[in-house]
Formats: sequence, C-alpha cells, structure tokens
Amino acid sequence: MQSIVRLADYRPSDYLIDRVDLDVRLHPTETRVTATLALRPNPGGEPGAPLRLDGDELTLLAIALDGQPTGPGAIDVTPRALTLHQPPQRPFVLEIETQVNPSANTKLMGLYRSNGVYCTQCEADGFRRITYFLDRPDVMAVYTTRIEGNREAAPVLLGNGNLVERGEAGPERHYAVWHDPHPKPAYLFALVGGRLGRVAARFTTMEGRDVEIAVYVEPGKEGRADFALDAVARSMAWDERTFGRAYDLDVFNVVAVSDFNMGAMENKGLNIFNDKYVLASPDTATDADYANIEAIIAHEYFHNWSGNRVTCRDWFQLCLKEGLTVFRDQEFSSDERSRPVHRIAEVRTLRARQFPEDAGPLAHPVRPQAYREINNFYTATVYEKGAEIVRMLRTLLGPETFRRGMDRYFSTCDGTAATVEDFLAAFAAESGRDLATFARWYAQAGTPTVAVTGAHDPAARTYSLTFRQSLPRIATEASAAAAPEPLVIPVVLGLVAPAGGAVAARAERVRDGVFVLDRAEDTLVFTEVATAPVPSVFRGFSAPVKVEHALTRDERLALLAHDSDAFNRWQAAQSLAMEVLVARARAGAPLGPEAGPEGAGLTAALATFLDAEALADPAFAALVLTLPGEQEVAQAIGAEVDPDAIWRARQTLRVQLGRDLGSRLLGLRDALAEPPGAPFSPDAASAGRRSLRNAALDLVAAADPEAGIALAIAQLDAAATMTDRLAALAVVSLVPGEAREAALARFGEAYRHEPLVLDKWFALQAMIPEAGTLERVRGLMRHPAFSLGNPNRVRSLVASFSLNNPTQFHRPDGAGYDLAAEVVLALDGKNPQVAARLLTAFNTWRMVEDGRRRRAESALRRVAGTPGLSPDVSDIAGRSLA
Ligand code: 0A1
Ligand code: ZN
Repeated sequence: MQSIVRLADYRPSDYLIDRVDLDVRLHPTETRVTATLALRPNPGGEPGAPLRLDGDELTLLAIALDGQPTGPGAIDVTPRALTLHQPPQRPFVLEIETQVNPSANTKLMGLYRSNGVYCTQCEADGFRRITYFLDRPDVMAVYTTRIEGNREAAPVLLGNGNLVERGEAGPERHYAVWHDPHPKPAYLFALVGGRLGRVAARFTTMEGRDVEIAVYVEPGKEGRADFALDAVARSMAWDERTFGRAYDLDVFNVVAVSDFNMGAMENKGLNIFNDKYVLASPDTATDADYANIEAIIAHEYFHNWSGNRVTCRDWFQLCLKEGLTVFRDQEFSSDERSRPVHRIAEVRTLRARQFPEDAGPLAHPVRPQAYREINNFYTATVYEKGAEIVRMLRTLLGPETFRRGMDRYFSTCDGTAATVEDFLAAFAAESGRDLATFARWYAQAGTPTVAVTGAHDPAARTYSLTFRQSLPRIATEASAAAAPEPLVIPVVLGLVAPAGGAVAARAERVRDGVFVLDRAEDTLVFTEVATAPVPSVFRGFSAPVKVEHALTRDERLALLAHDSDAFNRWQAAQSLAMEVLVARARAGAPLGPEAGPEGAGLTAALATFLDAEALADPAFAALVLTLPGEQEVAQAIGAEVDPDAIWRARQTLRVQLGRDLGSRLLGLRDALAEPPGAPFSPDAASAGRRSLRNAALDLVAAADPEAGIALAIAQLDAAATMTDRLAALAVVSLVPGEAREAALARFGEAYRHEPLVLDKWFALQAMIPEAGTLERVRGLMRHPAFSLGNPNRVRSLVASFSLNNPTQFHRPDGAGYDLAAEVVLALDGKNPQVAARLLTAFNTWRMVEDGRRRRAESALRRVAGTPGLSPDVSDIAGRSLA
C-alpha cells in the first residue's frame, strides 16, 4: 500500500529550481522532452543532501550535469526517481532527456492525446510524467517551452505565458516558443498541440494591458465557444471590480478537450477544460450547463490570483486555493445571476455532496493532516466546505475588513507558496482579531450540529435564544478521535412577527445581524419583545452546520410567508417537506396519496406562495417547489436507511403536490410559455422561467402520468432549447411503456453525433428508479458511443447510476453494488483517478439497512482484495472499510 504523507512531516526542499527550459518534440508514441534545469541548493534545506527528482513511467534517454555526462555511480535511475548522490553545493545545470508515449497515456495525467490533440494535466503530480523534476508546489521556476510538432497534425502549439517565437522546423514540422515570466510550480505547467478551431476577443485590463483572450475547440464547434469567451471577459472585469485583481499576461488561452479527469485546470495563461464546461449552444446545452460553464470559466480564471500568483506550499494546503477560489466563483455567479437563488443552489450541493462525505468513512478536515493519494482529496470538503469557511470569515469580519484582508493576503504572499496560516494572518492583521479559534474549522472533520431553542417571557418582554453546538468525534487514519473543540460559528439572525414584518428587538451581542457562537452553549437575550416572535436563524446559511430548531409547523409557515431572508423562506419549505418525508419513510411509506394528510399544510402554503409570488421570481419558486433529494432524506434518517421507503415517501409527496397544486401549476406553465420564435437567452431570468415551467410539468406528471406524458411529448417535439427538451424527456423517462422507449430511441438517434448530449441521455436512463435500470445500464455500456476510456461517458452512465439513483444502486439483491464494483475494477488499470471517484459511491454503505449493508460490504471487500490495485482505488477502498 502507498505510504502515508503527513502534514507534520513537511520539510522544505533541499534544492530549488529557478529556471526550466523545455524542448518538447511531439510525436504520437515517442515524444522527446529535453529539460534544462537551473538548480541550486536551498538555503533552508539540508546541505549536501542527495537530489531526488520525481518521475513516473519515464524512460531516460540522456543526462548531463553542467554540460558533462554524469560519472559512473553518480546517479540512480528508475521510472519513478532520478537520484543524484552528490550534487554540487552551488548553482548547477542538469540537462535531462526523456521519452514518453502520449497515445498510451490512459490515466490522462502528464502528456496525453484527446481526440488526436496533445494536451497535458499536471496537477497534482503529473509533471513527473513528462520529465524528472522536484514535483512539489513549493519549488517555483520560470519556464520557457519550445514545442515542436507536425504542421498538419498540430497547427496550433500553445504553452504557458506569452508567445515569443515561432517558425519552421524542417519540411513537415514547425515550432513555437512560449515564455512565462511568472515563477510557478510544475503543477501549473501546460502545453497543447493540435488541430483546433478558435474564437478570440480583446480585453484591456485596469492596468492598461491589452490582453488577447482565445478559446480553442474542436474545429467546427467554434460557434459553441462564444458563451465561454464572454464568460472569460466578464470574469476578468469582475475580479478587477470586486478584488482589484488584474490579469498579468498578454494572452489568456482556454482549450477544450473531450477526455479530462476533472472539470478544468488553471494552468498559467493556458487553462485546459473538459469540453463539457466550454461548449454551449441552445440546442445542445441546458441552462444548468450554461451556468456551470460560466462558473467554471470564472473559477479557473480566478485561480490566476488565488492559486497561481499565490500558490500552495504543499498539498495539505489545497483548500487555500480551492476553497478560496470556489468562494470567489460563487460570489461571481451571485453577482451575475440571482444571489438568493444561487445561494440555495450552493447549499443544495453542499448538503447533497459534502454533508454525506463528512458523515461517512471518507470524512476528513478541510485541511487534511495525512494522505496516501492526494488525487483523492479533490473533494467537496476541500472545495465546498473550504468556501464556506472563507464566507464565514467575511461574515465575522464584515465586507470591508474582509476585502482589506484579501488585499493584504494577495500582496504579502504574491509570488510565494503559502499556507492556511499565512491566509489567516492577513485577516488577523487587518482586523486586529485573534483567529486561532476560528482556525479549528480547518482542522476538525464532521458537520457540526447546532440545536436552537427559543423562549419568550411576556412579563420581562424578553426573548431568549439558546444555542448548543456539538461536533461528531471522528477518527481518521492520521489521528485518533480527539474530543472536538467548540467552533466559532457566525449566526446571522433576526426575529419575524408571526403575521409578518420584522420585530424591532435589540440584543447587545448582535452586530449587523450577526451573533457569534463560540462556546459549546450560549444564550442570547433580546429585549423589548412584547409578543412571541418567530426566530429566523442562520439566514443565508451563515455556517455549514445542521440546525436542529424545534419550530412548530405554524412558525415554519410564518417564515415561508414572511421572512425577509429568501434563503430561510426556502429553508422553511424544505423543513416542512423534510418532516413529512422523514416521518413517512420511517413508517415504511406505503405508496399513494392515501398515505396521510401531513402534507396538507405544506400544499396550502405553497398554493398561497405561488399565487402571490411565482411570476415575480420563477427561479426561486421552482426551488421552493423542489423537494429535498433522496440522499438528503437519507442523511436526516441517519441509520438503517431503506432507500425504497425514501423514494416512496418522496413520490407520494410529489403526487400530493401535483394533485393539490395541479391547476395552478398548469396555469403557471402557460403564463410562462415563451412566445414562438422568441430569441434564446441563457440569462438567469430566462432560465428561471424555464425552470419553473419544468418543475410544474414534473409535478403535474407525478400526479397524472397520462396527462403528464402527453404534455411532455408535446414539449419534446416543440422545444426550442435543450433545457426544455431534456426536462420533457426526464418526465417521459419516469413512465414505463412504449412511449418512453420510443422517445428515448428518437433522442438517442437525433444526437448520435453529439457525445455531450448523449451523456445527458445516458444519465437520464441511468437514473430511472426501476428494477430494469441495471440491465439498461449494462446494455448502454455496449452502446457504440460509450467508452470506459472517456471520463465523461463513465460519469454520465455509471456514476449517475451509482451516485444519483439510490433505489437501484442500493438494490436489495446487491446487484447495483456489484455493477459499480465491476466497473471500478475494469477501469482501475486504465484510469485510476476516475475509478477511485466512482468507488466513493459506497460512502453511505454503513447507513443502509442490514441486508444491503452486508452486500455493499462484500462488494467493497472484493474490490479491496483485488491484487494490483492502483494507490487511488486501494486508498478509497481501505478508508471506506476502516
Ligand atoms: N485545480 C483544478 C482541479 C483539478 C485537479 C486535478 C486535476 O487532475 C486531473 C485536474 C483538475 C480546479 O480546481 O479546477
Ligand atoms: Zn480550483
């Protein structure tokens, strides 16, 4: 098993590399790389230590030290390391020639080919698959890269930084030289060579720099790159406006490739993207795709400061760049779209992905203390919970001090490889506050629970709110379960009058609407409260906690109707629905609206809400109508979970909503219909109208499948956008029968040459909550468009089944687990990163009822016991079973 790396063992590198000159001669199977490295001993390192350069699957062709061949016994070389036993104790130059095979690189790390395009992925440790190197983020160098390739096969040659030279290299070949003046760690290195189409625009920075922005895509798809191009320009303008950060090179290139392990990568000046997050047209991309493209373009661009100019000292600090950059992209999307609607979307993702992670066997602190395989730590915890920590910091310090802290962080850490401590120090200095206790958020795993109780004293005219926080005790491989210490939790709150309006109460310890809970238990007293108010706590989801707040149904209805905080209005509806769902699921949930009247109060309140507000803010209304997901209900139940009972409970409530609200929903659908021929806009308002129409269709169809399917088929035929077409197909996919099969077949045929659209088609079918789905998925794995070699295909078909179809993944006979395990093992030899991520679907195995639990465990054990596993899969399997 891979050995463990601990934060506590961090030591500076014994050697540094100041300059890297690369000469890369691209060839499909025999690419040659000559690296000229200017090295020197690190004053902070151990004098005289051997120099050990990392490698991975490399073939060494030649090596010279200061221009001379190395003597016998001076170096040791394996595919994984090159060791120079007695390096000079002065600056010296190593010239290393290696050979790699990009066509055989199925791991998609290092230099590989995607649809014939040469591209690279170096984070976290891919550069060592290109040349021997000190592949760690605190070794930062200035790179000059000469890329040479076949003129026909690779007319476009791109590198980091600015283009400094290009020319011919013989009858069939040409070259380009790129120079990046900003010192960077190797994980930010990139190159691209291929036949690509291009769209471009210019942007003048606030510092007066004229920047050329270009987006490169598969030839013929240029028309689908305009939205991404525009998103780059908007991101640049926003980062100047909001954080005072300007771009710092003359070109900014984005390249879309179809084989990519993750979403995208922030390589300096040359972002490489999964094409799913670049290509968009109304006919092929949904509104959700447009929103994701905008957010991910922004995310990668924002890394230019939070990640590149200031990078991470070591991989334990991953949240330093990722949590901060997610926070920045969330703020961008909130400003560009609707803030409350975006906040709700953020919280839904956090609850659906991060909370379960934090409650399962893979739980880890936002800054882990140890890892075996760093690629398994690009998690919802590091990214999304990491972003929540930054947001809490802003809430605690206030926006102005926060902004000054950010400025100080960027200026003091510019050009360095920093730590979480450096980040917090900037805010401590600006605010004069001690943030040592706040820092516990980075160190303690698990989702805190805050129990809230309120009491009104009419005689004293006071209202008191008592908060009790508790954190689960979590043991990890790195550390035994220590007793968790209280966290600093910002509670944004207010009091609402039961019949509407704010309550003008005072509480000394509430500043700007924020109460800071920093002990295990605390009571806050409001004075001058004549009548009992309804407390609205954790407005805007001010901390990533589970709130236990014993409000009555009437109090929740009052919040839904009257709270000035949109998030808590939505939350009130969610809590009301959750109570019904949990109660019904716990009771075994027989199917059918006859299951009980518990939902009646909810539907009546929703009716009032829809009548008053749906047309004013359709996007928000659609979210209010969307019930908590199956996984979220499972989390609320916590143990001995029966996914079928949860599905039945949810289905029953959907039927009830569809029945009770049916005529209103149909009315809204008509009122929001787009006039024929209206021009398409992906903006938030248009997308919001589509989302409410489609939420309405979904509920109407739940209550009356026959009518629903007729409406959906009509929509499928008439739809002008992929959003409407896919929403209709989703409705059709839930009703077994010939109409469904015919509609699915027609869609599959219509888009057979559009892999990204087929991904939606794969995903939709993989999520059908029926016993036949397993065979359907197996069948689709034989579809000509499916390939285990392409991560998007695997994710859309197999990960959708394993992560987003709880009843079928958790089939009582264990066949869902077996399928996932089988694919993990089949994939592991090709692409361990994607295999390991798929295996995380087993994260909730301990929560399910006994029969399923035993079957899940045996599938996991089968994976864990397979000889020759990758470090990636063996790490996830081992921690899942621990
Ligand atoms: N830094 C990227 C995420 C990323 C991480 C690892 C990768 O290797 C396959 C690729 C991308 C981001 O946050 O967008
Ligand atoms: Zn990132």
